This record gives sequence, C-alpha cells and structure tokens, in this order.
Amino acid sequence: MSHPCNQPQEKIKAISHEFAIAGEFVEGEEIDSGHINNTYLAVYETAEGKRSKYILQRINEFVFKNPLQVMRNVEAVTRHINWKVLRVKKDLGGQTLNIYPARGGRSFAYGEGGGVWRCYNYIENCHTYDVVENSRQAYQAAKAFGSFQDLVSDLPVEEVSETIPDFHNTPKRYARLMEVIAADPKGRLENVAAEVSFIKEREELCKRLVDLAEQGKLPVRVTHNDTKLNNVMMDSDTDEAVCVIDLDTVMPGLSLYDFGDLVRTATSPAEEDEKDLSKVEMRMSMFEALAEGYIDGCDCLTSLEIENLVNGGKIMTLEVGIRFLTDYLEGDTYFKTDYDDHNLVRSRTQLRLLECIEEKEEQMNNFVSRVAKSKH
Ligand code: GN1
Ligand code: MG
Repeated sequence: MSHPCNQPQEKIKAISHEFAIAGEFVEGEEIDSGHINNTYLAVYETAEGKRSKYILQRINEFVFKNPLQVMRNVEAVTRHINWKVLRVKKDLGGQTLNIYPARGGRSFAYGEGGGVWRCYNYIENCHTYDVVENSRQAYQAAKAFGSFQDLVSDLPVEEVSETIPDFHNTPKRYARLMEVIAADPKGRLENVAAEVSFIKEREELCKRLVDLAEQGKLPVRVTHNDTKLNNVMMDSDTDEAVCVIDLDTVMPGLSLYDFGDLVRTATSPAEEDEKDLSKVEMRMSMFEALAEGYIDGCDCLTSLEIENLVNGGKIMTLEVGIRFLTDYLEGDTYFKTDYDDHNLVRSRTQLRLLECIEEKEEQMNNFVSRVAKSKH
C-alpha cells in the first residue's frame, strides 16, 4: 500500500496518463483555483530532458450536471478562438487555452469513480490577481475579456449549450433566495435580516437586463459568464493580460454579465471575502480603466449595451450577493468554503460594494457616455 502523502501524486499521475502528453511524469500538485473545480498541475519530462507543465481539472458534477456538454462548449470556443487568432491575427494577449486530447482522441477522460477530466496547456510565466492593484491591471483584464467577446461574436449562439440553466437569470436567483428564506433549512435566517431587506428593496433592479433581453433589445451572445479578475492570466514581468481562462461557463448570455463581473471583482481594493466592510470601495479610476479596456477590446457592442454597462456592474454584484446568501442559508452546498460563515461574509462584501456603486452611479454613467462618444 502507498503512503497517504503519495496518493495525490499517484492520482495526478494516473489521470495525466490518460492524455496525449509527451514524456514521463515527474511530479504533480493540487493548485488553488476558484470555488468550483479541483485543479492540479502535472510536470512531465521528455527523453531529451525538456520539462513541461500541464493543467488537469476534474469538472464538478454537482455544479455542471452535464460535463460532456461543458466540454463540447469548451471545444467549440477554443477551436473558434484559435482559428481566429491564426486567421485574423487578433488575440487575447498572446496565448489561448488548448485542450490536450485524451487517448482515443476525445477532449476528456474518465477518472476514478467516473469523473470527467480534461487537460489544458499551462500558461508560462503568468499569474492571476484576486484584488486589483492598479488601473493598468484593470484595463488589461477588461480588454482581454472585451477581445474574448469580440473573437466569439461570430460564433453562432446555437453552437454552445446552456450548461447551467438560467445561470445569470437574476430574477430567478432572487426567487430562489425567497424560497430558501421561506424554508430556512439550516435555521440561519435570524442572522441575515439586514441583508434580506437590502436585497428585497432591489427586486426591480434584478429584472432590468433580463427584461431588455426578452424584449429583444439586448443581443444574446456567446459569453464567458465568469469574468472575475482572477480568470485572466497576467504576464509576470509586464502585467499584460495574456490569456482568459475558466471557460466552463461559456454559454449564451449578455455581454453585460461579463462586463458586470469585472466591475464586481476589479474595482474594490478588498478581497471578495473581506470581513471589514469599511475596506470595500468602488474606485472610479478602476471603473474608468475597465470601461475603456472593455470598449477598446470589443468593437461589436451596441449603444444600448454601452448605456447599460453600469447596470451590468450593479446587477452582477447583486446577483452574486444573492447567490452567496442563498448558499449560506442552504448550508454551503455550492461554493467551497473555509469556515462556517464564509458565504455570509462573501455576500455582505458584495452588498456593500453594490451600495458603493450606487453612490457613484451617476459619475460612472457620465464617464461611460464620454468614452462612448469619443470612440464613435
Ligand atoms: C464561481 O469557479 P469560480 O470561482 O471562477 C462561480 C461564479 C461566481 C464566482 C464567485 C460555475 O467561480 O459564477 O461568480 O464563483 N462559478 C460557477 O466568486 O458557479
Ligand atoms: Mg475561476
């Protein structure tokens, strides 16, 4: 029997062996990335002594009920982007994600217990930020996600499936929270009266984008849907955006969800789970860099999309606040947590940020109109 410490190594070795990787396995480790999937790094060495790194991920089947559908979306998007980068010579900043095929040519392999795994190239000399440090980083991240939107703007929406139904349907997220409040399955409701009334006052806001989309006023596009700042790899020497990662939630959506999640994650100097709410802030300089970057990266935005950029920021921040609170009340079954109140802390940070955005809303909208005018 193997020593327990070697088990992750053996697990990583066994699963990486299922993919078309040249050379011999040297070592592996688990890496911290996101609240959903388990991610590992594997190092391989060829006969000539060249070492290369690979990313292995097990798709979380509780969150993604149909992992093969997720893989079909990822295949469609990576194929399209890589083709565009070759043909049009426009890229996201230098690198793109590539899927290493599994034995037999599929894009995924089954691991222990039937789990679905995939293998990506490792993006060299890069790192991610959980908190934005300067407006250059904000600009770079937004431009990368704007370019992503632009690159997939001619990929027909029908070619990607909705892998998590109503993922960004904010009114449905609101309705689900109301159900959980009514049931209060874990007896945690007494701790969240202030958060619940804050959210209830904003029921109308939840509907704003979905209504415009239903009326056909906002285009449904292929979107990324998880555009957190830490889903952009930045060059470790130059801080330039190099590659957009985490393509699992690519599906039909609104560009404003993508811009909105950048506002949520790249304007405040506080972490997503900061306990001291006085540290939460919506910094105008960061917002300005995001708006400039997104508009510079994406030529296809309509004027109504541009007019709603600030609404995107407000709604995504509210939506994620609702989702964290729902998960807290349900007993933390969705997002990975490190301690008992983690989801509550995260929710409070989002709601505080929304308040900060509301305070500066007019200024933010004025800035967007000025940028829009200067570019058209
Ligand atoms: C999750 O996997 P990760 O950490 O990039 C979540 C997003 C949330 C985010 C909040 C599939 O993203 O929707 O906005 O946490 N992903 C999924 O930090 O639910
Ligand atoms: Mg992620």
